[in-house]
Amino acid sequence: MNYHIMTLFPEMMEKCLGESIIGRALRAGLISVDIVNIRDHADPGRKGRVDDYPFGGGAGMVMQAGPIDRAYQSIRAGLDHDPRVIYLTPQGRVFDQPMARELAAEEDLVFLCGHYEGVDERIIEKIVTDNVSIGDYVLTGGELPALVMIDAISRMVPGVLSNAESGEEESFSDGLLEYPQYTRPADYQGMKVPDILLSGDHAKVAAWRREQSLLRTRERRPDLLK
Ligand code: 6GU
Repeated sequence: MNYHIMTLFPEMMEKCLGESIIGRALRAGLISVDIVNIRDHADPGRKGRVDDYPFGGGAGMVMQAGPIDRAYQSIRAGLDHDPRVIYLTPQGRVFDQPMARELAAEEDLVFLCGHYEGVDERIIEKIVTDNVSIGDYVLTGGELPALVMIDAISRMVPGVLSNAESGEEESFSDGLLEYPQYTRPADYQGMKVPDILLSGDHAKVAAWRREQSLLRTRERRPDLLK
């Protein structure tokens, strides 16, 4: 899996991606990340500025099509196919686990992180294949949503998680929330671990966990049961 990220904040992306399981996957060569600073593709004479006033008036600035187009062409030139290009926007389809699984099968993914009030609509028409949102709230830019997506997609890439970390039993893999987990001590300030987990009866433990998953999902996320 090769990620290509177009952004105005390359250091933010580099820092976040170097840590934890994603950083380990990068160092192992299971994924790669190529960060393109849109500012490096500014119009000549604009001293690295890539935004301008909106036609028709209104508050805020709009990112120009040209710099984004050139940033994209610099990525496309290194590939032998047209990649999926994801524009992070609250106006997109809401990201979920099935989408993460689907995108994990791609060879290359391009992310366009917008800022200011948005980007010129014509570059979205020209290069974007998928408009994606991470939920119903408004963020200041597409960088955090891109990082959220890269995290969720990468853990679906074969080899990124060890067997012990593997997602099989986690929340959403079977459409249910995860059951509660406990570790030592068995008595924490008078709060005891459920007896069944100390019983050694694997069938009973499995049945209890399944029941807890169902109860928890009905209580917290009844929408998932429909
Ligand atoms: Cl993808 N971008 C922005 N700016 N805000 C968001 C979002 C994306 N998803 C939810 N809110």
